[in-house]
Amino acid sequence: MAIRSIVLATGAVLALATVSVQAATVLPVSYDTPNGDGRAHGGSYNYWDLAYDGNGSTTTDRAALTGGLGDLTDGVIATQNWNQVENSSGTGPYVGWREMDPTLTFHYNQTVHLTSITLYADDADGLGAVYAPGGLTLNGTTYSFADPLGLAPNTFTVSGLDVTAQDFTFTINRRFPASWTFVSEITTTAAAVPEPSTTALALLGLTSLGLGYRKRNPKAPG
Ligand SMILES: [Ca+2]
Ligand SMILES: [Ca+2]
Ligand SMILES: [Ca+2]
Repeated sequence: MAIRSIVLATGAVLALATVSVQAATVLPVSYDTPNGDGRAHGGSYNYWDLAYDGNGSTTTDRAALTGGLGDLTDGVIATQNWNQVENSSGTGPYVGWREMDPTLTFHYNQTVHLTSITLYADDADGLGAVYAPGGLTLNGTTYSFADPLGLAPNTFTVSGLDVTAQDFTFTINRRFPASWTFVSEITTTAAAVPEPSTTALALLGLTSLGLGYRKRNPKAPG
């Protein structure tokens, strides 16, 4: 009887874990980024994250933007080169950085399992010194991007990631020391993982069952 109970309890825990793993992809609740550059850094226009709704000045080059969402997650993906869609008022879809490798942090409202990151970036092949991003660095590992043929905006994906956390910090690396990097959207695939407290409670329940079994059955192994 006791063994049957333990088996049933184990089955319940496995079922719980399966349901959690299959949870839908979750979206970040905010991201932190240095604002894009513009005329203050020699740009023709201002390539700011003007849609950003968190803390920090969206009209100041490289200002620390924290706790909000903006151009990089609004679903608007540029399909034309930067010079076709950017402007002086800074309302264009891209965020552009000159001769720097911006480090961003994506925040989620719970622990998630991150499996991929995709950048939607301009690949202007040097038009205005804008090049496709050179790579992405996450947790000390750098993933390099090939320069796609032609100069249309493109996607740059790092897949096969296996990282579990609530916040992910990564750096977008420029292609050449003198490059501008222009990004209009960043997407991640991340699945919710079981809450540690839920798992702990389930394990605690199993342990209690096991102890009870041994008490009632002194000859049980272990
Ligand atoms: Ca966007
Ligand atoms: Ca912008
Ligand atoms: Ca290219």
